[in-house]
Amino acid sequence: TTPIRLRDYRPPAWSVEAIELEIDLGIDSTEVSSRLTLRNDPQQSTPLRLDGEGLELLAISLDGRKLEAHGYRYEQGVLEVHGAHDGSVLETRVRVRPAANTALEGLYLSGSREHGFLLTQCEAEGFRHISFFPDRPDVLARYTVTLRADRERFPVLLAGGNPAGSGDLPDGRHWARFIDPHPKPCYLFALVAGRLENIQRDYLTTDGRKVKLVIWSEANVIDCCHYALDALERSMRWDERSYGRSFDLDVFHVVATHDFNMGAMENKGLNIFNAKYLLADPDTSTDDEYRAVEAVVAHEYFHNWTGNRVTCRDWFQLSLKEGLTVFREQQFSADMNSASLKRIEDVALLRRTQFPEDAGPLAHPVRPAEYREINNFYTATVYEKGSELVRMVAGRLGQEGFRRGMDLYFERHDGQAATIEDFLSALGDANHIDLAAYLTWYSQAGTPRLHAKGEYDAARHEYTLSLSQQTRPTPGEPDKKPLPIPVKLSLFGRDGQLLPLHTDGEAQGDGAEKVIVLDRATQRFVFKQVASSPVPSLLRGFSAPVVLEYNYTPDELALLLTHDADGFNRWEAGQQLAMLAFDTLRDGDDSVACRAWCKALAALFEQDAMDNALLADLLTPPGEIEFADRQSEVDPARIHAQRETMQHRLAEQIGIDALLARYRALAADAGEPRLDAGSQARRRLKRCVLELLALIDAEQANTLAARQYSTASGMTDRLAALSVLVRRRAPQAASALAHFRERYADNPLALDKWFTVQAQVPDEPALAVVRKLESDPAFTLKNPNRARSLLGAFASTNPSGFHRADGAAYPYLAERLVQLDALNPQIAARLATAFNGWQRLEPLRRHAAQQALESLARHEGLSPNLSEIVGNVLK
Ligand code: HT7
Ligand code: ZN
Repeated sequence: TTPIRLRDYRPPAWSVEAIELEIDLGIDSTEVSSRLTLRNDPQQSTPLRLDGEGLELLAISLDGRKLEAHGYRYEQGVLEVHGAHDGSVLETRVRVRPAANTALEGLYLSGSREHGFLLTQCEAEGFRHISFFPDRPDVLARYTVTLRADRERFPVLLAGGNPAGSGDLPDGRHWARFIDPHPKPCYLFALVAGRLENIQRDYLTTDGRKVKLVIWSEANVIDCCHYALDALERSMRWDERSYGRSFDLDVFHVVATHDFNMGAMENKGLNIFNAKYLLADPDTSTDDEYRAVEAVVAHEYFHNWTGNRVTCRDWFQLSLKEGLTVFREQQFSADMNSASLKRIEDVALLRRTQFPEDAGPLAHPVRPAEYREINNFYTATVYEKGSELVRMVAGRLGQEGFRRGMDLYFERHDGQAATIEDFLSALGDANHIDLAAYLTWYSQAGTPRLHAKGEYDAARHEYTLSLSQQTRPTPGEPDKKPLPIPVKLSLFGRDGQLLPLHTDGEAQGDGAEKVIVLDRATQRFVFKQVASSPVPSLLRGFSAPVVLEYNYTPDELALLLTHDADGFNRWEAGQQLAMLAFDTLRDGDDSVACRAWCKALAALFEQDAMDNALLADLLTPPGEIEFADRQSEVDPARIHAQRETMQHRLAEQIGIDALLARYRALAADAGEPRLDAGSQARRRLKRCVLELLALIDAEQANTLAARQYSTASGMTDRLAALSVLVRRRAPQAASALAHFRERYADNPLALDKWFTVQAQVPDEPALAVVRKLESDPAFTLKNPNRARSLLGAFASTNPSGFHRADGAAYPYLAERLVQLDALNPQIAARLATAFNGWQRLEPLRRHAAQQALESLARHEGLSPNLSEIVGNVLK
């Protein structure tokens, strides 16, 4: 296939003013009648072409006249119609087959034939699997949707928009109509039909609109939807307060499904969620999952303005809505919970998922220049790095300036399909600043390295910071341009006190913290009246998505870890010190850096004033993927062992007695699991302490973990205990696993965790464990969550297990990918990204991975999705 290129963009020759859909729903066969009122751009004289994939065409007419065979042609996903003109009305009737749709794109069945329900997923190009349409985001139409179905089997009929009537039909059927007053692209169309329960609440917007908020799920889990409903209300209030944006329909539906390719979908007025991100209940959800539910509910809701009211001109602009919406969610979550913990979590995610993407053959810019399969571009780069770019610009403008810019963006582009240039222009124009330099961040792949060097002139009391930047080549981009890199910084005296900052140049800040912007290859910044040789705290709050290279001594990092007032940079100093410790750890021996890391953390462990959650984060060294990212030849087993050695040293430094005492103190707080920040923080630290204890006193830790497992009042403690037992291969693991399996036999989300916790057992045993679990009756490749819970957890989150020395996991995964691809290409392609980074593996593993990939690439009939990923990964 030839790629689609950004530079080839042309406005649509044909657009649709209004679409009327009449849909007769059935599980095996659904008939979709559509009536399109067409608009033609007089400048373009191309024939009318509409997208349609796998549609069985039953009838077609133009301007009221049935079309003969020569009047149209339907081939290879395109319906070409002759004789249409501006204002023409095209009517088509097609049949689609929901129950046979295993790709979960278009109209499909969730759950069983007997009890399941029908739903749609249209982003990015699913609508063409439902009806003929110009399936591109810059064609915005008004939707009138009428659904018809058997009342007994499909008592609930939903589509996006305001309700516009419903009633009975002969033969036990019924109908419901919805009109959406806001023109929208077809990727935001949605319907749901089946037996569903709901909880609801009235909401009054600040501009006086009464909105009904309704959450729908299957009956057995409807009680698990209350947390999401609260989160939705919090999100709505927050968007009103922070951005002045309120909801714009009379009803807002949210539906949970267990069969979903991604996390959730922001369909206008009818959000659809993977149940994993909607249902929350202390018995089955961990604290992390509660926070994820709140974050995803917010994210989808925020799309109503950033994505729906202002949508994307084309899919190259995907980050316009995704990066911006991730950023808005991050702001919201920071306001609702702890801001520094949220920042730590997000930066850790960026480093774990996006940095490896940027460093390997799948590297692509936040706004790619070309793609083959758009579904492969819902990546950490578009989402997470995209959010970092918005954060940099927002930081540059300041809170009020950013709000002014966003107001102008909405004012200019409401109801339009916009571009990233439009976004930057609005933000810049509102503040009389030219932000064009930031466009390079959108068009250039790769993580810049920011090299920093400080020099102190004791005679002049001057501190000179020399900064330089360099971005390594990425596939197809050998030469990189310098980028504007905002560096937020403070200086610390050797006694741990913040020093006031004095510069000549322009900088923002409050005296002790400033932002300097490196916008050339190299630049020097001079700070005056610096009383003594300082320790710089650089890139505070992670002010730019770069890798900082500064030759800190272990003592300097320990100083920042102990004294930095910026919670994020405090953690970051600990991470950098851990990296240094890792790099300098010798077999069987520790190093100055490792001792400094252990000592500083042990001292913080003793401090009463230390926040429990931050302490837990500080005690957690960078993950195996992050360590691997820094190495030119990767041996995942060695990384795993070495990281564990560091944790072992840390546990020894803190000491068994202190760990036990802390564990007991934290465990004393049993009873009903409470969700307040303090309770969550205690559980988080308790898990961490138990994991450290397990390294130096396995027997005692296993006994405590087994007791914690059986007495836990919520999933956070239960799963933490189970994980310790399984990972340490404790004798008590088998009975706990059997108990969990039985207790949650009917709960798919809990059962997913049972698969995952076992798929994450480190090292050689993992593959056999995974193979065995495949024969569990609850395992199926047909359900994305289940496939991810086992195969995804194994291949993407268990480096020492997946990259076993004999390379046996590579052909195993390749074989599963072929099977999965036949069912669901999107999921297969995503799981295949686990091979990213294979080129940097040590030679034996590298060779085995290459063989597996090459044989996969030779396999006949791979989907475009999977073959694109395999082809790119091999490059
Ligand atoms: N905007 C949504 C993207 C999405 C999606 C994309 C491809 C295939 C299936 C999908 N389901 C949802 C999710 C979001 O970012 O909010
Ligand atoms: Zn999104």
